[in-house]
Amino acid sequence: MNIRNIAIIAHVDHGKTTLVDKILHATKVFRENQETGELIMDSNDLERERGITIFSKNVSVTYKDVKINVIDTPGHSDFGGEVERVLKMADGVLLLVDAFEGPMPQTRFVLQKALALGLHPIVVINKVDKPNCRPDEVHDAVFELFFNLDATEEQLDFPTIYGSSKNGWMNTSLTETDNILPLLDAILEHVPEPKVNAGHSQMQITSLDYSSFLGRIAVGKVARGSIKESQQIALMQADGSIKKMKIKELYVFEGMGKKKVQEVFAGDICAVVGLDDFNIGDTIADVENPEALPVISVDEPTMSMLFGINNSPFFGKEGKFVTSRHLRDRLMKETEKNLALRVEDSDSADSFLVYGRGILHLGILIETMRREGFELTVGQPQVLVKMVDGAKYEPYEVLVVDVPAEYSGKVIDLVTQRKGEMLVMETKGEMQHLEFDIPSRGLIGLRSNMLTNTAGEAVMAHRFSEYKPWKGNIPGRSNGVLMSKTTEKTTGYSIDKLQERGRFFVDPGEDVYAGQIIAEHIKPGDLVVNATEPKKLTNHRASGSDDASKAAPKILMSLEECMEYIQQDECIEVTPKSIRLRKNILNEEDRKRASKTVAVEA
Ligand SMILES: Nc1nc2c(ncn2[C@@H]2O[C@H](COP(=O)(O)OP(=O)(O)OP(=O)(O)O)[C@@H](O)[C@H]2O)c(=O)[nH]1
Ligand SMILES: [Mg+2]
Repeated sequence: MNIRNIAIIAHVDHGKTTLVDKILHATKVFRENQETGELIMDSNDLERERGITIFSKNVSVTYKDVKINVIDTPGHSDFGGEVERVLKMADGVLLLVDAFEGPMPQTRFVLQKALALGLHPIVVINKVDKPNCRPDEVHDAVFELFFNLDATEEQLDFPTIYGSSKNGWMNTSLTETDNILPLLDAILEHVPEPKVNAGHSQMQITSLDYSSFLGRIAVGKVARGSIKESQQIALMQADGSIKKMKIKELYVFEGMGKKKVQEVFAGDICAVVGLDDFNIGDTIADVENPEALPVISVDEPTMSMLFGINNSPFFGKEGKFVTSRHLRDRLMKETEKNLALRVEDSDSADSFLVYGRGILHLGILIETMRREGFELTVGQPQVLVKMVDGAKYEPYEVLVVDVPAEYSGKVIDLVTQRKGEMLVMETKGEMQHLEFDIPSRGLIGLRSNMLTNTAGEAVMAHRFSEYKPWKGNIPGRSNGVLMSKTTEKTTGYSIDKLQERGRFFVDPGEDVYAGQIIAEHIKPGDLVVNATEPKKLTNHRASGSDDASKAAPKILMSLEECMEYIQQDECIEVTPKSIRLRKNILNEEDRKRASKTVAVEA
């Protein structure tokens, strides 16, 4: 059968998953009238809640008798390594670009990877339904990006499709249609058929699927020959070792699911069940004539966090899995399928150093664990520094901010304070487009500050660029915090009295413990406060009146906001029901002593 393998790549939110949904609909993967709802492709709970794709996914459709394997990829920069790997299964890519935003940092990254693999992208200028969109300008900017990334003459001659995945149309011009068939036709016309090599079996594992029934499933494109059910194969690993094993079951992708087959031929994407201890990058090869494909490098982590057991006074109240044994086993299990994650023992038996690709990557793991019933404590995220020729180097990123012109001064101030340097400033529609070079450290906590300072109007994106010399001290959070003095229920009476001191993270009537962070101080410096005083009873009957109603509603921060908020001496208590901020050292006296020691050492 005739096959096309394409990956859909883009910056986060530019509309990849919406387009894949429309492709599924256009090719009638669903029965007529079948209820499907929106974004069926983002099938994981967290993906649905956040409206982002976390795992890349394969689907397969048939159009004009051609089988099109489509790979939807995540656009967030923490998952860039995954995109790079799955591109190995593709013979063509659709590069989606938002008709208003134009190319963004991740557009550059994914395009660079696709060009380097010799792929010929089809450019899709999406979201042309947006008011104030600038499809022609964006087309020029995309061309310029290809050019700057050293695209070949043929790559520069890319076909362009315009449309709105949301409204379900695509066309070779800006003229609106009522379907996406022009895009499917462009795929048949411009994406080459997979190169099919005859010979002994060869397939590189480029991605991983997981099923609670079948365990780990190896996914990749058959590069040569074919792979058969029950075949004896040689699994060739990065360290040079070769293991003999048998393939249990074979699947190809069909619609949104998989179809069991006896044999998969070169050029098709297949899923293999029954391989033990395989890694991404391993080659499945013929037992008699094993030949490995070049090793795939897995991305290095750029950030670490200390994961520990929950040792707050509220330990064990809300979760099922609370011991260091539980924590260790769970983290180790995660490394089997979460490729960019690394776990190391720390000096304490109760905590582990977890290395990942960024706040979102680690945040998703923590969120998943709390939903499974874990309680844990996580510390401030640290960027990974490297020593190069005896000098300290740290990761830098390109930061792009689009903001209404009136706020651009504030944004520049904010980024400069954090050691960012401006590279580009230009007008984009009614927005100012700013680009900076900034140490990754400077980005931690920047988002919430940026939003408060721009009335929520700033759109920011960043992407790792390179390791460069350490940029010196970057100021942390400027405000101090208020900590609870007591372990009790907060009262409306106390919180009301403290309203001028800080903005609260807890409501009246919530259980708090000594050393828990319950509010942001309006000034620098930390303060221990009593938020649990009952109202003094007087002879008058007014005592029962409700002070709670006077307190401003508490500030709710997401897990990732908390991760960006805490400082070195603070941590986050995570349980299935709560996220609490606290000091590492809960006891006031001990904390004072420890901070004096630190001051002497500094
Ligand atoms: N106006 C408009 N909005 C769109 C269009 N396509 C997608 N969107 C919206 O853009 C948002 C992001 O769409 P997704 O399809 O989830 O984007 P994505 O590229 O898959 O995002 P990630 O997987 O997180 O990288 C959603 O709110 C969509 O409804 C479009 O053509 N026009
Ligand atoms: Mg998506």
